[in-house]
Amino acid sequence: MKNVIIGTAGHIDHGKTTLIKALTGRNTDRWEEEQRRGITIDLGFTYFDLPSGDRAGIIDVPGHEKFINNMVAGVVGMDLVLLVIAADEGIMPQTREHMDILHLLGIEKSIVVLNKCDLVDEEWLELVEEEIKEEFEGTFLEQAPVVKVSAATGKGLEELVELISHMTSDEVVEKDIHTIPRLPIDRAFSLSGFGTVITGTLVSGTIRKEDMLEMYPIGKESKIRSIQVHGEDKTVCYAGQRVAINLSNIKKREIQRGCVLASKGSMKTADLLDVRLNVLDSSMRVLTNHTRLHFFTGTSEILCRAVLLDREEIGPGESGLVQLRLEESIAVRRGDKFIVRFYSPMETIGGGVVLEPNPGIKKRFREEVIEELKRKESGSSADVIELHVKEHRETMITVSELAKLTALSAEEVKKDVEELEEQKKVHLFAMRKDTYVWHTEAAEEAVRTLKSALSSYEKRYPYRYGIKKAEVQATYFSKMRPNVFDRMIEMMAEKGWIMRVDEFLCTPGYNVCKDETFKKVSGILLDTFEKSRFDFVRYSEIKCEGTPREICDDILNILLHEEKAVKVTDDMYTLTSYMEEARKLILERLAESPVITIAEVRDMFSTSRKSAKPILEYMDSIKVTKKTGGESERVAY
Ligand SMILES: Nc1nc2c(ncn2[C@@H]2O[C@H](COP(=O)(O)OP(=O)(O)O)[C@@H](O)[C@H]2O)c(=O)[nH]1
Ligand SMILES: [Mg+2]
Repeated sequence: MKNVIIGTAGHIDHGKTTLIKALTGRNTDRWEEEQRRGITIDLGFTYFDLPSGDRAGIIDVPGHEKFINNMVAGVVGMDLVLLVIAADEGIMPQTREHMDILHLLGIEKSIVVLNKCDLVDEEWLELVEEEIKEEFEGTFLEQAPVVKVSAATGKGLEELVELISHMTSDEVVEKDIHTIPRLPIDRAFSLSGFGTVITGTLVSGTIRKEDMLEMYPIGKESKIRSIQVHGEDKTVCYAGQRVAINLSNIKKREIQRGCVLASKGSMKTADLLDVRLNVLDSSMRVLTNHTRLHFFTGTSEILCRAVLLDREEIGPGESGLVQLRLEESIAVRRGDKFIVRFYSPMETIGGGVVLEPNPGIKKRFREEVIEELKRKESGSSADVIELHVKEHRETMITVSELAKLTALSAEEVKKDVEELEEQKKVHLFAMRKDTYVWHTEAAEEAVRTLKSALSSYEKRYPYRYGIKKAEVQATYFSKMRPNVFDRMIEMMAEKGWIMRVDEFLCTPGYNVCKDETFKKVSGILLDTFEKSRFDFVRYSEIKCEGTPREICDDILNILLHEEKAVKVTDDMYTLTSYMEEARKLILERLAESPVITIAEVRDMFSTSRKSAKPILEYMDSIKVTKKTGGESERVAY
């Protein structure tokens, strides 16, 4: 089944509401004032059963220029437009304005309904048809079929229904039900006993009753009590349907036309938008920098100022890159279409498409800014995602954050980042909860920085294994989360860009220096350790004439690392083999008697108490012995 929305457009009194009533039997003028004055003020909604059995949603819009904002809100989600022109009056100002709005919002599949044919004769009708043909030449309506009807007498309606059913089945392209759901709200009311009900056209995605939704831009979570499509209860609704949703935990007064219902956490609100703005050929005005405008998108209307990024001004028929500074925040998506009207007097001057829904503030006439926006304009979603990834070089960015920024589903973003990974444009780090994405250029730059830091460190400290990993993070990657940093280091080591030796990082192939100094100092140290046996010498008292202490420390560290020496306690070191020997002897002793004392150890190793105590403490630390309570006694661990 295809879900289609049919809408009306056209000048006031040309018979839109009458036509819908003639087609559906239902009156879309709901309000007392509308009925009394005989004009449509707000949007009217009903449905229409097509011969195929499918039920199309109908949106009837007002044609009065005073209610243009309602008309614009009603256009959202329309798949097929009935542009109604009364044969007795022909094309009128709002016929043209509605055409402009439909065109700017990209809603172009239309049928021209020449109504009130009962009021005119053949000759007049021909003249009007000629006028229409001329007027539509070169516009999106050039190829639109024209049907002559009378909503009052019913003449021609059969042919119109046939055309509608043909166009909805063969020409209307279905909306994407797989991306994130977005429902721009056109009505909100409260029903006693039910609470808050909102209605709108689901313009994309799918909403299920159990879904957790969020009301944008107010950021309030909302749960669903019930869903209705054309008056019937449903558990799920799809893009292209007119839906009414009964929400819990949200009050009617918190919501207004213009709010958007979408999945929780799926979008980001912004009060800046980067856009391509086209000024209508017919505009009487030139758009200058900082002009105050009414901005319409979806069902919302917000005041804003236009900062012209690449031009001094935008005249009729011209277009430019513009940053809109909004007076309220909004949640939109790249590719969303919009309309702008002058602040006063209100007249439509143009519209365009959102290029970046979450930009930073931009300055005018910056080449790199203009370049970036042009890439966002012509690029695929993967190109745009790549730009976002590039911007987050210091922290990396997660797939879910990218999804929010672009208002795409996580699946869509995943597909794009995997494609980027295949093209070697990004690196992916799959973590437990989310995947982090890093731009290849950022990685290359980080490797360059890191390598040069490492090699200068290696020159400066030739007897060290490298820079400590924790120090590298603190100095060069402080904005990265530690677990992400670890994964990144792992990747760099795997690729052979850097080397990791325990907790040290160094350049690939690097070895600690084993030159004459090393030989001399390590010789002295090992010799001293050997000679003193279990009567340990304090390291600080060992003399290495002519070698700075710092270097001796580093060389001692190498001996420890290579397990030639061990640290017994602060400032006491000895040969690894001695401590191994001590371990064996102590274990043997403990096998014979349950307790061993410091005094016994002192005698066993013919040493002093000063060294015996550290031996036992060392044995405690390697879990050979443990204290029983007394300071000088140990049992087996
Ligand atoms: N004679 C005639 N009158 C019509 C026809 N369609 C609408 N009307 C009348 O035109 C007036 C305006 O119609 P309405 O549907 O409210 O126009 P809307 O403003 O476009 O919605 C009403 O008085 C209708 O009865 C038609 O086909 N023939
Ligand atoms: Mg009407």
